[in-house]
Amino acid sequence: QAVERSYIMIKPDGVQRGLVGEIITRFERKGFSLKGLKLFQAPKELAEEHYSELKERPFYPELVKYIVSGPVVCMVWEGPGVIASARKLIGATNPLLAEPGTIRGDFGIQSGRNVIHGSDSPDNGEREIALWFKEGELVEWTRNRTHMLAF
Ligand code: YYY
Ligand code: MG
Repeated sequence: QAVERSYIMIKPDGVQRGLVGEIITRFERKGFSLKGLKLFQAPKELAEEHYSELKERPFYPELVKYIVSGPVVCMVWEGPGVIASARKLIGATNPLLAEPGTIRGDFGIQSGRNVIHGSDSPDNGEREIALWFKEGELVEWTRNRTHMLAF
């Protein structure tokens, strides 16, 4: 599996509900490496750009309003296959359809308040990381994998 980076964001409902630690724990114990982390109040233009692929959808204005309604936690997680694996940890877009054991399956009931974002492809991951993080905000370090992985 290629080493990838995913942009993972705890949305304002996740922050307000006190799920930040719980969510970070799930990515950490899975074994991925945290390369960037910040609490951030997004400006409207950034939320619009982040979701620009959805701008024709009826829920787009509400979605943008929701993302800027309070602080978010912006993260970069790195590791082999992290894009698809993170989407599995997160669960389906509609939390009612998300499997128990996933973040959305465990903590949500509405698509419009689904707690967390995760990139859907390596290209989108890099696009989103460039949008949400400035040069110098990411830290280059290697997690010691000796006790977790066979390579
Ligand atoms: O990647 P993911 O977050 O699972 O779903 P997307 O199809 O990219 O939609 C982004 C975002 O839009 C979703 O997390 C919630 C919101 N949304 C919604 O409010 N109602 C829908 N019917 C579909 C998506
Ligand atoms: Mg998406």
